[in-house]
Amino acid sequence: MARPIKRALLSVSDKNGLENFARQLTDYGVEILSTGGTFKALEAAGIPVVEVSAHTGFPEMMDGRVKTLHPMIHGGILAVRDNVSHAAAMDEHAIAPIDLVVVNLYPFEETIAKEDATRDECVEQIDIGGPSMVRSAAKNHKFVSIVTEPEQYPEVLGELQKHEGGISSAFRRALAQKAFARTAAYDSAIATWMFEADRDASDEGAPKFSESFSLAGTKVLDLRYGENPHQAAAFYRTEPAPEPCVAHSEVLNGKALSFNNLVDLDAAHALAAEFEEPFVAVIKHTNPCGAATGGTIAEALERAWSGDPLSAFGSVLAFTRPVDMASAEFLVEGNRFVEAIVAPDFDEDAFEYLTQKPRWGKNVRLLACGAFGPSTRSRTAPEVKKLIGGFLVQDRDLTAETAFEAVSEAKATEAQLAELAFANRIAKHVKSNAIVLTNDSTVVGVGAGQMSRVDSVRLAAHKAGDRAAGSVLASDAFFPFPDGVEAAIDAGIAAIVQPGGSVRDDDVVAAANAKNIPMVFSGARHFKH
Ligand code: 93A
Repeated sequence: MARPIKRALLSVSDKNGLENFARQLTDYGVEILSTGGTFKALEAAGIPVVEVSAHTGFPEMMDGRVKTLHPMIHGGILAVRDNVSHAAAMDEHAIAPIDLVVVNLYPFEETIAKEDATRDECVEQIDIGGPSMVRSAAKNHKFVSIVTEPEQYPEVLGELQKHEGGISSAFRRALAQKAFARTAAYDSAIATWMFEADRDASDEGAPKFSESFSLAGTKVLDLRYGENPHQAAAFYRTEPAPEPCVAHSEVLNGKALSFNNLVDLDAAHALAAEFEEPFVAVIKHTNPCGAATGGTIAEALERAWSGDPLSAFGSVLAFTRPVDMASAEFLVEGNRFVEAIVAPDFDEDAFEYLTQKPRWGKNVRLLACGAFGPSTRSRTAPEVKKLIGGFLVQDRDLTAETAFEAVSEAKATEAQLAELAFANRIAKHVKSNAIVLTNDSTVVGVGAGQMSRVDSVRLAAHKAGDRAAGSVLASDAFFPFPDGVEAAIDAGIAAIVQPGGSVRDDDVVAAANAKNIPMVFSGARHFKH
């Protein structure tokens, strides 16, 4: 039931949207209680408000460390409204019920991100009273609503309008769940910061994972199953979206997303995000079986598909431009069935066409992720890998070399260097040991996930077939022996890029020199485990 809200406590660090929100609350006859700064802001705006200290009869003290930690506040939030003994306690101590709590926390995360913030300044920004109220209100969601971000104000006002000044129980539950996710993320950021602040600085110079990081997420979907039908699984999303990405994409069409769809879509999107031009990635089991640029997105798709048409069946695609009619027709008319597509968007006619075709309409998952751009290539979201009993966090591998060191007698042409840079970018997204063959900005052969590099070369050459001749090769790590290079040259490869750095580099370069093949070093390894 949606009882009308009579009393609200507003205590916010982020005062965006506060005035308008509070004013509308008072229009519903809500009495507002507020802490010092929030009180001042509301009073200055001419909004009727009671200071928390006047309500509790206790002043804010100890530089604000103790403001709302009082039974008049927590009793008012936590009391079970239809419990006789709780009601008696409220009567006895003159505790007034608080039906709505609006709190956003001291900006701890923003403070630690400042380079010049001292440890004491950071500690002072650890909010205690705020999370206590958030948790009290979230616990008592049967009766109380908890709002933790200004972004939620419009929705809350919408609820009040729908329910005559009240908030539905379903919405209260959703708010409570968000609230606990927020306090979990907040505490996790504090714990991470403490670990980093106290970490031994002796390994200065090595890259450090320095962003405060929290794995707290919100469950968005119970998946039918995990990687296999006997594994239970769910999809969680972390907030806010760091950049346009699969986890925050809008699902426009199709069967329920599976665990493997999401993993593959994420891999497809990450590869596509490398490219500013029209580009399509064709992904199977997280590895590209095709990828290409094109003058148009449809041309990129056609070229990408040609990389390995057999494997491409049932793949997952990522586009760097909206899916157009020509692309949709290429897929449907050629009976080229795919599991899912992620793209910035879908042209209206292409969307209609895809979703009305008999085999495609109900099945194909279409996700709109928003435009690719600099933010897609940013460093905001780290990569997490699971361990049993833990997890690893690292920066994403976002470097892509464009300048190479010429190490062989034969020199690569400008066109070959550009092609090598393309192949090298693709190789970053292939499971190690990774070998990628490309020609004309189109993947023609991939050797992925092999335990020896020479096997990866053989596999890539086998997949490329006739097209190995004249293509260029990128390797994600150095060749430990000349055999991989020899196998590549035997298959007809025209140029090679690899990081270099093996103790046998001289032998490896000699193998290229023996057949007059240009080889360059990228200087950067791109393992993908
Ligand atoms: O210092 S606290 O941990 N102690 C408290 O009792 C307390 N009550 C509210 N921080 C506390 N707050 C926080 O104050 C809120 O979470 C909010 O971020 C901030 C609002 O303060 P003001 O209204 O004075 O700007």
